[in-house]
This record gives sequence, C-alpha cells and structure tokens, in this order.
Amino acid sequence: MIAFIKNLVLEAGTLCLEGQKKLTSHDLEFKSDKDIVTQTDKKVEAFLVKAILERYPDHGIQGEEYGVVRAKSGFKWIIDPIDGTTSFVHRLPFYSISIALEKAGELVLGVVYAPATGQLFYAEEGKGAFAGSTPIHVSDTQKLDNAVMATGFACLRAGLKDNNLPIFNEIVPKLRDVRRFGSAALDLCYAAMGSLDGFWEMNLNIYDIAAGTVILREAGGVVTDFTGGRQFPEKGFAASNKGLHDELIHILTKYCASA
Ligand code: 2AM
Ligand code: CA
Repeated sequence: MIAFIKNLVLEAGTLCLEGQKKLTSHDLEFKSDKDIVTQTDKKVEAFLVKAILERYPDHGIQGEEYGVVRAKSGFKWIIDPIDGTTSFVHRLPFYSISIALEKAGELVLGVVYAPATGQLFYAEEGKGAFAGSTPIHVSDTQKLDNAVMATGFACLRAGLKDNNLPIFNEIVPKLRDVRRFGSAALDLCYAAMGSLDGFWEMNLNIYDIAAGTVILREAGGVVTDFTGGRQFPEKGFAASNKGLHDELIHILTKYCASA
C-alpha cells in the first residue's frame, strides 16, 4: 500500500512540475479574494482519486478540490493535491502533495512529497517515519529559547477577525526564530526530521495536516489542538517534540476561543 502511494505521488509530482512550467494567469481561479486554486491542483487531485479508486474501489476519499467520495468500507484517503498553492503559483519550492489514510477513524498512513526539492516523506502507524529511505526523528530541543518554529496565516486568507497575529507577537520573541513556508504538510515533515522544533496554525483543514500528522507522530512528535486536546484542526493546531509541547500549549491555550 505505501509503495503504491509513494509511486503515485512521484507521478503526481511530475504533473506539478510540468503544470508550474506552463502556468499562466488563465490557470488561476479564486475560491475567495485571496484563496487561489490552479488547473494543476484539480488535475493532480483527479489523477490521484482515479488511481486510488481503481486500486481500492470500496475506499472513501476526501480531497480539497472535489470533496468527498463516500466509503463502502472503513478506509478513507485524505488528499491535498497541492498544499501550499500560493508557493506553487509564486514558483517557490515549498509546496507538497499530501495523502493520508484513515482506517476506522484513525490516521494510519501519511505520504508527503515536495516535487521542487525531491523530498519524499512517509510513515505508517507503528513503523517509524522516513525521508527517502532514511529514518527521521524530531529534535531534542527542550526550551523555546533554542527552538525554531513555523507558523502560517490561513486565518488571514480566510478573512477571520480572530487570527494568528496576537499569537505570533507573543510567541516569536520567546523563540530563537520563526519560519513561514506556506505548506502545513511540509512544516510537519520539517518538524518530523528535526529541522524545525514545532509548528502552530489556526483555521487549517484536515487535508492540510492529516499526512504530516502521521509522519510527525511516527518521528516521535506530538500533535494537539491549542488546549492540548484532540479537537484539531478545528480548535487550533500545535505540533512539536514532546519536550516543548507543554510550553507551547501553555501559550496557545488562552487563544483557543479564537482558534
Ligand atoms: P493550501 O495551499 O492547500 O490552501 C498555509 O498557511 C496553510 O494554510 C497551507 O496548508 C494552506 O493550504 C492553508 N490555507 C491557506 N489559505 C487557506 C484558507 N483560506 N483557508 C484554509 N486553509 C488555507
Ligand atoms: Ca491545496
């Protein structure tokens, strides 16, 4: 199963790279004032859905662009054909194809591929996390002073009044530094390989974080909502190594009402 999905994302990656070369303003559609989708997002999702349903006809699918195909079994694939569409459109390398599998309501498999950098991340429940064929682990950073974290502003693109800016103002001075790549799936993989120490964001959707969540957990990390609970991404999304998580949640928990 994992080998099938790994091959599939590599093929989908070629579609992304080809689509990006030919990208013109005619390929863009606006889902809202700032939320863009391209023909490539749609083409990649259609390609992935067709291939997965051919192989697993009784499985369900939840994709960002075309919505839900109902499951006739307990399996559901959660797909973001391009996570980081803004980076894709602006020809920055930080976008990814993200595919997760949910079995009886639990996330059990995740694959994230960044075609522009060639990085392929994957994990299956209980089997560890990998970048290429190399096992990956979260960092052992214990203090926010020494931590580099990522965040994002989906909340601003969605036009929310309660947003990440007050949180950003509070956390950034406590960290060594912050990065903003624009793909939640990749942020989670960078945390899984220990390049980042953590990541938080609000107003994400399940397809942004499902695959990265499996990969981060298998790399030894922890994923919660802003209160340390399981209601993510609806009540905020916080991910880090286990040593930093309490300190991160201590800050985020008071912003939970706005998450
Ligand atoms: P996307 O590129 O698939 O839309 C970056 O901040 C993260 O937020 C990315 O995972 C991005 O996914 C997601 N995102 C960006 N704008 C959004 C919006 N308006 N609503 C929800 N999620 C958004
Ligand atoms: Ca997307």
